[in-house]
Amino acid sequence: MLLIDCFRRPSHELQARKKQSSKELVQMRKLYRDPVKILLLGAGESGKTTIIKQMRILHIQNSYSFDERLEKLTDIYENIHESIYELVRQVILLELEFDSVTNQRCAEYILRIGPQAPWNLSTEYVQCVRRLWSDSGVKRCYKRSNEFQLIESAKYFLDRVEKISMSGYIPTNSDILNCRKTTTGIQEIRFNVRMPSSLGGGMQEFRMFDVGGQRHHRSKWMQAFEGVQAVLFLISCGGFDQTLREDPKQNRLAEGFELFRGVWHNRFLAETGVIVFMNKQDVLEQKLLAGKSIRTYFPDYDDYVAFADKDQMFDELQRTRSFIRSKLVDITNEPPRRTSHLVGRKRTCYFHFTIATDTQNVRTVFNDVHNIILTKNLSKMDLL
Ligand SMILES: Nc1nc2c(ncn2[C@@H]2O[C@H](COP(=O)(O)OP(=O)(O)O)[C@@H](O)[C@H]2O)c(=O)[nH]1
Ligand SMILES: [Mg+2]
Repeated sequence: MLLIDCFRRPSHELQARKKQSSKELVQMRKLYRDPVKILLLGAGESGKTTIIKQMRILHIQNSYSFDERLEKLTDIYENIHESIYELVRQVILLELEFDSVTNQRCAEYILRIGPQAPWNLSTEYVQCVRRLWSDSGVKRCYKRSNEFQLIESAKYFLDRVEKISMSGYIPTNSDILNCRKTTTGIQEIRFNVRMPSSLGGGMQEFRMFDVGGQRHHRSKWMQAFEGVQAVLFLISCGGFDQTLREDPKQNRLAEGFELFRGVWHNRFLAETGVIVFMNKQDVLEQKLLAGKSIRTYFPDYDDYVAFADKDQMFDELQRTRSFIRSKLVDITNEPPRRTSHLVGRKRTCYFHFTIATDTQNVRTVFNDVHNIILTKNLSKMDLL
């Protein structure tokens, strides 16, 4: 009898543990059924819409149909025209000169069209754009494009104007990713991702929101998004030498830091995981290769370099990247402002260096992002 009891007790424990783990399993399944919501935040032109497009390319079959691609041609023409129109205007404003009278005439032709893009790219138009894009005055002007507002995709599309103007041209994924169009309203994308077996396998639904153009109402939107699992904050590292479109006195990167401060300390997002994409690494690299330095705009860079851990930094690019990250890390270490809701709580912020227009780069980074969000979710429910 005693012997039986001896065996019985552990079997009860076993039963209890089994019950507990099946409860956990139910919880886990429920968790997996619940979509993971991600909110994209960041200054204008930091890359939020590009990330939404990448999710579509990576996770949705036949991401852009033939008709949708054709429709993108209008936006691409607008990007081409906006770029060349602004460059020509700035050559004149900066008192630079065109190489020849013919190029001068081409410039006048572009200006006569006005800021609105033409419906189609005529041979005459394409020839003019090509002439101007290889003009040394326009080239000098392009090098100074941080002094005025030029869209990021200017070089991408001006390099390809002839190809794009050919009849029957279908925009590629790369064209779609590089094409800039201001977001209006809230954009949402839903997609399913196969989870690694370490996270229980199966499929997980994600929903990603881009509140885009609603800059002035951002704090209101944040309230509406209380309860999202993660904020993906984008900051354009390539914007260190540029000013804001809406405020020519404000540095773009500095604005990014300010916005990040607001997000990190926002009480509606106190429970939300924060992942930062330090975006436009390719633009940052090109600018440094062209001889620009972040110290011109952020004089504290020199102090940082003097005191920083040199083992991690072999060149100017790494030093600059590391400096930008340190500024963001400093913000996460600042004491909370008005309210005490965060006092004593340890929050982790995750950082990634990204190129949002590069699908391969985004694919790799997102594997990490999914792991961070789901691991964090599971640990919140004491499942890990
Ligand atoms: N070269 C480069 N361009 C980028 C990168 N991320 C975004 N862009 C471009 O920057 C412009 C603004 O991006 P967008 O996603 O519209 O920014 P949003 O205002 O935050 O939605 C677009 O022309 C994008 O193609 C990047 O990492 N590198
Ligand atoms: Mg956008």
